[in-house]
Amino acid sequence: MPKPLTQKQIDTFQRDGFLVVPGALSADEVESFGTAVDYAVKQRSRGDHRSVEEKTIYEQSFIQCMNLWEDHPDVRVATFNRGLAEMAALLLDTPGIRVWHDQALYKEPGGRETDAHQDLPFWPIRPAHQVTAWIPFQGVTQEMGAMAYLPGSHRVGLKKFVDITHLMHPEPYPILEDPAVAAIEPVWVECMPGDVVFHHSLTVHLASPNTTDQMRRVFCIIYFADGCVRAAPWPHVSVDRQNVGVGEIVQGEVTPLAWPRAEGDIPETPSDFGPAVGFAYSRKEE
Ligand SMILES: O=C(O)CCC(=O)C(=O)O
Repeated sequence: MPKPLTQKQIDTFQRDGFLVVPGALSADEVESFGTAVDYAVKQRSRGDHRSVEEKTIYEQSFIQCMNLWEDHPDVRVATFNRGLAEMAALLLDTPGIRVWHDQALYKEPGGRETDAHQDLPFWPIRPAHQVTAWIPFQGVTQEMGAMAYLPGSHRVGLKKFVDITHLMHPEPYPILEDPAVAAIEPVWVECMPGDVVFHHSLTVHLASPNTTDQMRRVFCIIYFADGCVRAAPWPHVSVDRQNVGVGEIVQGEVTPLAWPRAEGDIPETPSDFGPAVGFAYSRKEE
C-alpha cells in the first residue's frame, strides 16, 4: 500500500510543527463524520441554552466536547479512521499510535479567539511525541476562526503553560511575546472541507474569532506515540481513568491503539464509561 504522506510532507511537519494535508478526507467522510459529530455535540450540550455572552471566557472560544468516540459509535469511525492514524504515525515517525482523546471544538457565531498556547503543558505525558489532527467540516476562513501556527516553535525548547481557561490567571501568559518565539510570524491557515491540519504538541497556535453567522464545526483527534509515559501526578482523565501511575506507560482501553489496527476493528466503549464518566463529559445534564 502506498504511504498516505510523502517524505516532503513529513519533512515539512518536522521542520514547521504543522502540516496541511489537502483532501485528506473524502467528501463522503466529511459529510458522515460531520453529521455524527454534530449530533454528538447536540446531545452533550442539550440543556445548555446560554448565549455566547453568558458563557465563561474559555467557553466563548468554543463548545468543547471530549471523547465523543466513547458514547457515539458513529463518531468512533472518525476517531479511529485508519488513514488519519497512519498519517499521525508517519509524522511522529513511530510504529504505533494511540488516541489521547478526541474533541469537538465548535466555535459559535460571535465566539472569541482561541488564545495562543501550546498543548503539551495541559497533558501529563512525555516525551513530546503527540500530534493533533484538526478536522474542519466546512471551509474555514480567518473570519470564521481559522488557526495560525508559529512555524518551528516546537523546536525552540519552549514549554509554557498558558491558562486559556482564564480561571487561574485572568490574563494568560502572552506566549507570542516570549523571547523564544517573538520573532516568528504566525502563519494563518484557511482550509477547505476535506483538508486536515496536523500540529505538534509543542507548536504555538491560536485561532481567530468567529465573526460570521455560521458555526465553525471542527473535530480534533489527539494522538501520541505508543510507549509515552505519564509525566506528572496532576489529574487528567486519559491517565486517571485507567490508573496509569507517574512513569508508567500510558496504555489501556481509555487510550486505545489507533495504528496499526485492522480494517473494521474499532475499539469498544471503555468499561468504566457510565454515569460518572459520562457526566464529566457532558456540559449539562438535562
Ligand atoms: O480550534 C481551535 O480554536 C483551537 C484548537 C486547538 O487549540 C487545538 O486543537 O489544540
